[in-house]
Amino acid sequence: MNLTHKIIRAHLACGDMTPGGEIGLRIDQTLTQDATGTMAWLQFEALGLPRVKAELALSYVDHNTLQMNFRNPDDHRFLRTAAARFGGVFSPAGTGICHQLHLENFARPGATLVGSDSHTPTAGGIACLSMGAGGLSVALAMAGEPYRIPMPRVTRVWLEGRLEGWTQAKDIILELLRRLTVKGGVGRVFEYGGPGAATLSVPERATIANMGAELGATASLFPSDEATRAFLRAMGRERDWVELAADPDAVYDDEVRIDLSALRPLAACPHMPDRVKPVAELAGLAVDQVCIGSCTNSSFRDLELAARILDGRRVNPGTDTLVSPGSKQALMMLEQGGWVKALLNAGVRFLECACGPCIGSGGAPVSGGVSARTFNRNFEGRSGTADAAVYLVSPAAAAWAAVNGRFTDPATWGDAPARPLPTDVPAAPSIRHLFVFPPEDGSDVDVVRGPNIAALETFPAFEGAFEGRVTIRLGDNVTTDHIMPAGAEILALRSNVPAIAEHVFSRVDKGFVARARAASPEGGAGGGRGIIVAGDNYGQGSSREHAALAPRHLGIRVVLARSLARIHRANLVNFGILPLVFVNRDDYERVPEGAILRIPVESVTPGGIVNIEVEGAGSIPASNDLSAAELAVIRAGGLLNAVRAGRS
Ligand code: MIC
Ligand code: SF4
Repeated sequence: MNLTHKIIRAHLACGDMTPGGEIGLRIDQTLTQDATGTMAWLQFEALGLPRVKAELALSYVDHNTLQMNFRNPDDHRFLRTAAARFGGVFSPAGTGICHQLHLENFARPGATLVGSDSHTPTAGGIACLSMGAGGLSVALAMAGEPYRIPMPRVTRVWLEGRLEGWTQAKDIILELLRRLTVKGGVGRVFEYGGPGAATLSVPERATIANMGAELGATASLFPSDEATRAFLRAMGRERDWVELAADPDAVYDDEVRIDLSALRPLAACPHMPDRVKPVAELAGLAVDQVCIGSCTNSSFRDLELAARILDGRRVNPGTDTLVSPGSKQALMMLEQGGWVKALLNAGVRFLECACGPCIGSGGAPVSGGVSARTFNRNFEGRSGTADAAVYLVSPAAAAWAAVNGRFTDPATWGDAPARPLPTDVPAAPSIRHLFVFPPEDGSDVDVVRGPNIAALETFPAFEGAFEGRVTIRLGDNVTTDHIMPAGAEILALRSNVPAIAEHVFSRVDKGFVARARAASPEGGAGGGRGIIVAGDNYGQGSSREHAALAPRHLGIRVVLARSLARIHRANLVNFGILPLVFVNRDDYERVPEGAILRIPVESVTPGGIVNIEVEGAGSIPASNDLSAAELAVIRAGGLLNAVRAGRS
């Protein structure tokens, strides 16, 4: 067996392990973050259970920590009190980024983890089978329900050789993105192995597992070996270590091989993580801003390497250079080594240990600016500046861009760090006391809500024949950032669906909301008549369920696409939106915006084909990959309705 199958088998609650078939997994740990967490905890509350049933439920505050008015702090207070009431562990704003903190403090080899953030698979770096999901799916996992996914195929990524010169772990995952694209991982787990994998430390593995999300993968997994043990020892929890590996004769669905010694520093160019080029080809391009941090590259070693480069140098005065450590632990380790002073002396700006510029929560680049970031996503407009050009690079490439004020050929960067790099990290100061553990009995804790926290909406069942209008027609690889933009102002509305719905598609089509309202004057609660038509990989990127829930609030009931990203597809189901797929790819051309479609919803069967009548243009076949349980959820008007009906 491969390692993925071993962990799945040990957690299998239902289904059989045939690729594509639905399985249910017992979930050991859950995590939420503030931007998706308010909905997730409201939904958990709506399930009516007194306490979470998962072994560990973390509630992190890391995305929107700016607190520009009452909205964020109110959300944070809600999350703190809800965690105490229902048995979650609360991580206050500024403690660090959920994935970095989870890796350092809670993730364990062989466990399962579901988190309401698409980069939850970061914990795959420590051999934890971890997956991103919408908030409602996580609420169900907190309630002890199995997490349902299509059984993934398993791709073996065989790493040979070792990283040389200035090449870093980031370049390994950028190379995979270059080869496989942002949809190359849909329905797959990437399981890493080989002599090259053994040379990587846990934080380096975590960088790779983190950006498996950009491939669209369900999860990424490294073995648990001596490097894992060394990392856990440094974090003061060697007791969590177990050795885990694939059997020597393990079988995989397919394989990718990478010779690490042949890699060179790479950059993902605007505006997609798979537009990858060698950094050398960008030489000469002026860089206005450098950001070092995010859940991809904010570990102690990442920041230390940047600090070593910047030590004794001055960042280019025209290059605004921001550092956001992944956790207070990483920051304290930097401080112990004297690296905070080195960075400050170089002219770096220190930000809070949080997501910050990665989600457009501060740190927007100048107009038309070039920003070199150690982050994982460079979607158009995500930085907060509509016409900025964001390049995704390693910490080394970012630090050199800060020094030089432009990209330069790595051949000119001088002596690279001595290899091999250590696979362990220095002993870290414990920050365990900063997490707020819940009382044994939280039943008398008052869950405090501010005025921005709106009540959950109830949607009607979806039955009978449906006639609706194509409200928008989109191309390929539309991200959830296109559907439901983030940034400090809009993020502040995450607990208020009617308010945030005003921003759906606002960065790509300012007329969408008005058209959706015209198609469904009664809105989502009254049913709705809106349809979204899209190309391939619709809804890639984040796990934010608002990208399904807010369109549903506006009356969207069907998405008809060439293909869909995994988490967004699950979120559509959770909120009762029917995801259909063109049987003939060319039929996409036959459904223009404004078209009226008639869909016999009562005839939809799991995996079956229905004929959609396009008014004035004949009929087109559409299929689906829904399980019977998912179809029942859609017919019930969403997962909350279905669960409530099942319990009554
Ligand atoms: C992201 O990186 O896009 C986010 C912000 O972390 C999202 C979650 C969210 O939108 O709240 C994600 O990756 O799931
Ligand atoms: Fe935060 Fe960015 Fe990571 Fe999302 S990708 S969790 S916004 S640091």
